[in-house]
Amino acid sequence: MANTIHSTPKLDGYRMPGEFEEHAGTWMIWPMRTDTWRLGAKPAQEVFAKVAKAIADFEPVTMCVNSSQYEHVREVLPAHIRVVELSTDDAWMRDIGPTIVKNDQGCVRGIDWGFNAWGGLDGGLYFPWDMDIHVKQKILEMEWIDRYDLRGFILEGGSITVDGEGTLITTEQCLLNKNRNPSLSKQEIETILSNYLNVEKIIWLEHGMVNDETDGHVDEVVFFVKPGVVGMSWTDDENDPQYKVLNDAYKVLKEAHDARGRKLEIHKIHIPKQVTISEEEAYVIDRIRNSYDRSAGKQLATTYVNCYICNGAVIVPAFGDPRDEEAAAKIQELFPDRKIIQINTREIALGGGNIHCITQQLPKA
Ligand code: KQY
Repeated sequence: MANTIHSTPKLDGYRMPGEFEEHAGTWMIWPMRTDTWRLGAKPAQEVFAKVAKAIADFEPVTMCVNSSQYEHVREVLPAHIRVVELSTDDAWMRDIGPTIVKNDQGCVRGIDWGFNAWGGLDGGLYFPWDMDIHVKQKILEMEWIDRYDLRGFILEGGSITVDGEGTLITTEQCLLNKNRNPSLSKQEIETILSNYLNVEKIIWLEHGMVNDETDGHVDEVVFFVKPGVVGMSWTDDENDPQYKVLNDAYKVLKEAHDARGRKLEIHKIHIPKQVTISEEEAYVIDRIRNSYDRSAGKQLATTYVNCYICNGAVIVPAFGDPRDEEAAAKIQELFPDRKIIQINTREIALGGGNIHCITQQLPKA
């Protein structure tokens, strides 16, 4: 039976592993929301299927799907991808899936954080989000994983990144935003992160990328390659709107020491031209009151850093941009033992995220 534990992972000797540690599998959600995804979500579905198939060559993938599309998805995804019916409001598994923690004996437990669609009624991306909030518990029960109930604390998986050895990187723009946990101070938030993810060192960047609709998720800015080594979004163009935030982030990372006292080795990955929603694309996105404005001309934060590290591979976004190849080569250098698979993800970018945002790893028990 999957139990709810009334303690904290830190007290129980559990820590959040780095994404680069071994996985038991990956969870994803089939995109369907027509005010996020253009043309009834068909082009996005094709790209999500490519991502799922690419990951499934390396580790088991489970695709969650709302009931109305179950038969279709079971038909179009190969049999080795598990398809389960599970209701959601959209398809961002990074943010609505559970965070798994692990102990030295290799046992795993899950954290059921609160979720308010990236800001609730104060700048959130859609209303309601009542199906999304049950996803963590449903997945933990399906996997028979015991759960810590922290639904009173709003946290999205894309807003944190850890090295598995006590270091966490996040942004003040997101975690200290008054639309997440307004009654908590920075110190209180640090205490919760420390107790639940078992981290001793929190590196605070001030901002995430410009035009990031999540209030500055860190998974657009930086990821851990392994303890002590990070890859980060970068631009050399001082006139680029992303220059200041990325340069500021670089300065903080350059000065930082991790939980083990190491200086970080930082690898810059140049961003592509930012995706802008075209007239044709905007025309076929449903406009709905209370959902995020996706009209023509809107720019979306675009980076290769929102990639996904799975067993034996890294799944990396491409945009049909001259920088695509350079990014793949750079990420290959960072992960010499993993295969780099690049997939054109403009359709995911149009929804406001990328490959990292639509995946959630289940660390190996
Ligand atoms: O983890 C992420 N950065 C999620 C992006 C969610 C975007 C919602 N439209």
